[in-house]
Amino acid sequence: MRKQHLILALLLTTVGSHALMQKVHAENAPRHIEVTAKRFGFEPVEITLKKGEPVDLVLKSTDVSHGLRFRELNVDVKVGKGGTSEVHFTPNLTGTFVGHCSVFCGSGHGSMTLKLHVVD
Ligand SMILES: [Cu+2]
Repeated sequence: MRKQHLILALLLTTVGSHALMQKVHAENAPRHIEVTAKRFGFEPVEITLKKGEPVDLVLKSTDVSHGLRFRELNVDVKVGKGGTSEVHFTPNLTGTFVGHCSVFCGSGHGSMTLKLHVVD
């Protein structure tokens, strides 16, 4: 009887600490954002991030090579034909920034933009 109680207590402790670890992990984990690039646009066309919150941005291309650059935030990520790239950054400025494709990809290259809002 006593042994069963001990096992139950141990089990509850293990489950409880596991749940706590998951919560801590979720709070510290970077925000995951996926952006798809294709001639001649990004999807989504607009994203909103929090100042000071780390971001893990995944850029995927469904056709040719592309890039995504936010000059003011020192972010520039390039992705190969049909590939996936990742960039980690923490926006340290608030405002609205326009990201541009940073790899020439054809006639509509100049119109490939993504609007990024960084809020407090
Ligand atoms: Cu381009």
